[in-house]
Amino acid sequence: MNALLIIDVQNDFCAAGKLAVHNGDKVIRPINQVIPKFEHIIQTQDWHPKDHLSFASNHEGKSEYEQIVLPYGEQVLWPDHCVQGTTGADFHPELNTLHTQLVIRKGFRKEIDSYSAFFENDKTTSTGLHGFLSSLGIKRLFMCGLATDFCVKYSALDARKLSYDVTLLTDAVQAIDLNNSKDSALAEMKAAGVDFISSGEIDTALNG
Ligand code: VGL
Ligand code: ZN
Repeated sequence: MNALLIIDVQNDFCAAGKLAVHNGDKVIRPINQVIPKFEHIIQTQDWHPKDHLSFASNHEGKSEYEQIVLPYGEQVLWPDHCVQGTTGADFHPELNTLHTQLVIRKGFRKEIDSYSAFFENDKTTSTGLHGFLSSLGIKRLFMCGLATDFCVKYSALDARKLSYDVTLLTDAVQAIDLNNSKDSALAEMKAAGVDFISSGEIDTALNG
């Protein structure tokens, strides 16, 4: 069984958002085009409290995009984004969310960030997604959304570790690209056995 996993297509990662990903809005059209091909659609939603430790504003003397070390490892400090209950945290209004079966919220614990749809950044706290997918017999995931080099990458790598087949829709993702992180993300995903197709190849990928 296949599922489409749509990562963080939220206003704050799109044009004029607080952490706007360059060309972030461009993922919406290909995502909407593949949605009718799937029986199971799952979305993630970055969902931070105002005092979240991934926000530079909560660390005196630190700047946005600086890296710090936390008990669970390295953490990039971001502009405030996807604050719970704000418009910035809403899904982009042009994304078709009608057929979404499950929304996994992540990053809602003040003291831990969560890039991956499966595990928070301590690599042990589960979001519950693996249990959900397993109980439905879903073994193959098509991934799309924002951002290629953070939440998409971490989700794809965790999915491979959990032995899912993973296919990235290359025209339905966009990257933040800090210090060449886009190219290294694509290389890491490739090395982990992630397949890459464009959304136009979805029928062949699904029907062989
Ligand atoms: C993301 C940085 C911070 C993402 C979320 O969705 O890729 N990136 N929070
Ligand atoms: Zn975030």
